Amino acid sequence: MTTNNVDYDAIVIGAGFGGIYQLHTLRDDLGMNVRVFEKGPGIGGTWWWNRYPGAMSDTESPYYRYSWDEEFLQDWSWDHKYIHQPDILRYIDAVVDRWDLRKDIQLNTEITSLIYNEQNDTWTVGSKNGETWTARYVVTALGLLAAVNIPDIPGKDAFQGRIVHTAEWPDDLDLHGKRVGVIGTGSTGTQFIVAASKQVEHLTVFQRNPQYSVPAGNGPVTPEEVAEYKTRWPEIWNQVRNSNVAFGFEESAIATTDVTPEQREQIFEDAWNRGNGFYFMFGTFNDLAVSAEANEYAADFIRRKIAQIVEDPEKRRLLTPTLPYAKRPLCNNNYFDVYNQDNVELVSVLENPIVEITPTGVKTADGAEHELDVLVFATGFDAVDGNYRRMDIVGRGGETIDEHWSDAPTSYLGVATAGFPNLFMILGPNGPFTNLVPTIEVQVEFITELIQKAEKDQVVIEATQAAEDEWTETCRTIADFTLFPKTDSWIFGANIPGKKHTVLFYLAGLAAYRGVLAELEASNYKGFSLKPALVSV
Ligand code: FAD
Ligand code: NA7
Repeated sequence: MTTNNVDYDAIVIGAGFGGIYQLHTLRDDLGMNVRVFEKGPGIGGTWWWNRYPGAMSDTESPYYRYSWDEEFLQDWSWDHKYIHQPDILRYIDAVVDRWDLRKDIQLNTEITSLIYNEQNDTWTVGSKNGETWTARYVVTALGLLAAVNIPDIPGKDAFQGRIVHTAEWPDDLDLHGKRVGVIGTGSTGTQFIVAASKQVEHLTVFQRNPQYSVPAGNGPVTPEEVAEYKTRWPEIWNQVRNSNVAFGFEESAIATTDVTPEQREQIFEDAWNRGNGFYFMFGTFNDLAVSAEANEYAADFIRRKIAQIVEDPEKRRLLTPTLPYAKRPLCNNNYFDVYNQDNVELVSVLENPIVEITPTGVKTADGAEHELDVLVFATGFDAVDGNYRRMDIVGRGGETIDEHWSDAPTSYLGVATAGFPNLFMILGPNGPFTNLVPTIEVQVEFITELIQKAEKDQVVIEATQAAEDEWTETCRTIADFTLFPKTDSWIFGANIPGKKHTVLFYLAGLAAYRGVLAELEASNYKGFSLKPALVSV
């Protein structure tokens, strides 16, 4: 056995919520020598990149934060029901400073290759700048909604105005008084549309599928309400971790058919007035995501709200969804009201496709040219595996991640994949579909435990192919039990042309996921092979 000579014990890639907490646990709890590499010029991940007008979490403020720093839970406050992007960034920066993490995070460093060295069980990590480093462990915290998707529309390069993706929003772009076009009406697009409609001279919305959106119920909170939360943190986090979607509310235990039609209507109405998309889908009834009949009750309720709000009959028709209510639930204050403003125009690209981008605007199939100063792509992300595919990742036997995932991206528990020893993923394929910070915490803590075990027992940890296959099958079976596969969205990779419609999430929730992890810990990590390390550490 030789002594292992590496640059770092562990390398973490990405400085969002995931990478930051992973740095803390490995460095401060396990005493390891850790380096984080981040391609962007700032810390914060999603919240560093997404600076578009209206950018905010749609997880309510008390639950969109770390729970591991109990003292800081008491110190850090909020003033609105939801946290806006600048405040999330301020919060993340404060955590980083509080724990002196900044000195171990290297910015402006895009990692382009991860190569496994079988002769000494180490990883060589290479950057776009041509530097390389070695480490025994690599943790990827690349973000599941971070690889930008820009559709290939002819003429894009000829546009003489500004073209931006919402996740690459430049600080110097002011929309006041401008003619702005936006492609996309997902969570981002709808947030942007509400905010931009108040700034621009004219907004043209290019909508593909109409959306079900419910009010967010955003607004100021009082210091008394905040103080009340702070007295209940242990109870609150206990509830979050033991719930399904981890959004801080009790999921409903009743079915749509357990109540009378009048009661059902009242429950939807109360949820509409309360606000929040996940609450509307999971806090009202327990069968909206699994029963077509129940789903139609909710869809019909939202359609009737759209009919009441939108005055123009043609806009109303175009905004009314007919597919099941089975994408990531959206919420927004006054989304549909925006279409009553004279400066907001709606173009359905399903009925009237975009033909090309011209130097001065966007041309649609009906021959109209929509003149624009700014064109905004709110077209989402190559979700989950997108950032993995953009790197050269080479595991045992020279197998690349693209080869390993040639059918579809898979993993064991969303954190490890067979053939890639000592490589751990935060929010990898087939992890829980929840409010994400609580899931990130659970995965970071699990990865930390695995690394601690590897260090203590001098072993190399790798998911077995059998465990990965079984987990994939479990995720597929659960997904098929729901209505989510019935619509095309990033949850199944169905938003990217040519990408296979496949299961990408464990849809049984955080509580069940934690149960699976607890069983593993009790069974000496069943599903992982723990091979003696070739070199001492
Ligand atoms: P990220 O925050 O995405 O960070 C990943 C980092 O990795 C990025 O900074 C990226 O630059 C870096 N990176 C990637 N590849 C490389 C590379 N090759 N080399 C170096 N660095 C690399 N989730 C919720 O739960 N609730 C919400 O309300 C919510 N709202 C959202 C709103 C928007 C607009 C978006 C885009 C996402 C939202 N999300 C929300 C999801 C959000 O991404 C997660 O909650 C969380 O921020 C993910 O943290 P992360 O650290 O895993 O990834
Ligand atoms: P989403 O949810 O993937 O939304 C992207 C939107 O862009 C959606 O409305 C798409 O239409 C639309 N889109 C994508 N490609 C095209 C093309 N080629 N033409 C026209 N329209 C297009 O991304 P978001 O950023 O909004 O949200 C992602 C997650 O980040 C979100 O759930 C939050 O967690 C934060 P579609 O509706 O699919 O027909």
